[in-house]
Amino acid sequence: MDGLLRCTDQKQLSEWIGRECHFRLLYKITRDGGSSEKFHELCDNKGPTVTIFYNTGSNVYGGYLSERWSCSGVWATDQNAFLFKLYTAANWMPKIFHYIKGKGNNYYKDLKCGPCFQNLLSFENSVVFNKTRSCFPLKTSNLLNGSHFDMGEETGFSVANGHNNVTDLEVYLVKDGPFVEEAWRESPEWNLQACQELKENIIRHEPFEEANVPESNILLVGQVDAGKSSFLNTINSIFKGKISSRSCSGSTENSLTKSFGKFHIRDPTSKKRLKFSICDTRGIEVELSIKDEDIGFTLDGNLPNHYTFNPFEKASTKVPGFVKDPTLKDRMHVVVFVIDGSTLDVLPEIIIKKLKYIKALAEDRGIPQLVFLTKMDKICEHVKKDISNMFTSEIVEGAVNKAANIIAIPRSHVFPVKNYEKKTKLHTNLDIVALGALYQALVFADDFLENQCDVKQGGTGELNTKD
Ligand SMILES: Nc1nc2c(ncn2[C@@H]2O[C@H](COP(=O)(O)OP(=O)(O)OP(=O)(O)O)[C@@H](O)[C@H]2O)c(=O)[nH]1
Ligand SMILES: [Mg+2]
Repeated sequence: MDGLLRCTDQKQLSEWIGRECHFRLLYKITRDGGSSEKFHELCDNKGPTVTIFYNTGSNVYGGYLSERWSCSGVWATDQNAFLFKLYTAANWMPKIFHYIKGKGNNYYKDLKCGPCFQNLLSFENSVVFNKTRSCFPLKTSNLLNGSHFDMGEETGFSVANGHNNVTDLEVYLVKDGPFVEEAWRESPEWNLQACQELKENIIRHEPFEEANVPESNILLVGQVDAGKSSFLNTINSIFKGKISSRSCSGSTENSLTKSFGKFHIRDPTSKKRLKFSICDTRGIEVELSIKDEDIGFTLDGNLPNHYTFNPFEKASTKVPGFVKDPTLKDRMHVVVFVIDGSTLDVLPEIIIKKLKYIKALAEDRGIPQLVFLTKMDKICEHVKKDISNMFTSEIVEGAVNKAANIIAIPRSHVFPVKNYEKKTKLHTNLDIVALGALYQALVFADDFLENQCDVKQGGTGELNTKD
């Protein structure tokens, strides 16, 4: 699902529709164009739909149709149809407007019309984007006048400011149940053996041999409270065989983690360190954040372990233990953006900017990037109940797509996870998801190391000037 519909909106719509549903985007005016033929091509005969108008005043409203759209050229009655609003001036104010029984026809199905309710029209034939006003100016005749749907105290003005100039218009297919028919990503085997195999693969991991580095360095970065330290603790717990807490985690206004921490995990049998490190960092905040220069120092391996980030002053060569001439072993080999999946819709612009800045720095250095999308239990009840629903949950799929768009990273590089935060015992399925994400980070780190070796052998070591 790639639309603008948020998780909370989906929950609310499901409640109004009266059963648990998931939503699949069929038509989006900014993507598919404002042609009624295109709308019918994409939406006809599919099933129940919701149509959502996003107007230029940040008002969001629309209509639900339990019948199918078609081109039969007639007005018709859908007893279950309703209109609704979700936001007024960007404020969440959900309200349903029921069809007034016996009022007759309440929607129009015709090739010449976009989605059309009585009285919430969209467009006839075609509508083009008005560049000056940055909107699609849609029809306003009798806008939400309450003639067929009970508007209560509301009017076309209170719901839509009296205009229907939209920045987007989306139509979603309403599907029963919380799950997609087929997993949206290949699902792992959910059993102890699969978990054990993943663990063993990670225990056996050796960094790319020619690179001659003792371990692969994985850097965790992300907003405050995203679950960076919890991910590290989750991995440590899995290998320890019991819930542990090496890195402090918890909810605070400012970052709980203040310093750069290089953590090692031990082989549960030999007790030797596994050949990777997970590097925890201070969370990115709107006000107090890691200095841009310090992000560069972290990627390049200049910072000593336990260095306390100073949001007001960048690190310098005077910092005790500052690594002046870092080599490949000191540098970061993969960057993992840890993002709170439950706050994706409200991620402040300034945080997004900072994440993109970090991405650009990593790209400059040829360092691969991944996203670990945490707190999937908070956005999907079914994942909360059973982690094995992760790859069939439409809500999770939507969050993965959103995160991929925000960071501008391929979807396949985004891994939804759930950390240990409440459970007091280990859980195989949770382990499988976390270990799968970690394993991918190790594979990417190896890609980086291999590239570094190739560049070195090629002799034109732009990427390798620090070695
Ligand atoms: N429900 C749920 N809560 C989580 C999950 N991961 C982390 N948390 C909670 O989120 C809060 C923040 O987690 P931390 O691991 O401290 O986050 P952080 O990114 O290290 O935060 P800072 O160090 O402050 O930047 C804690 O209360 C965790 O228990 C998860 O997957 N699900
Ligand atoms: Mg932390």
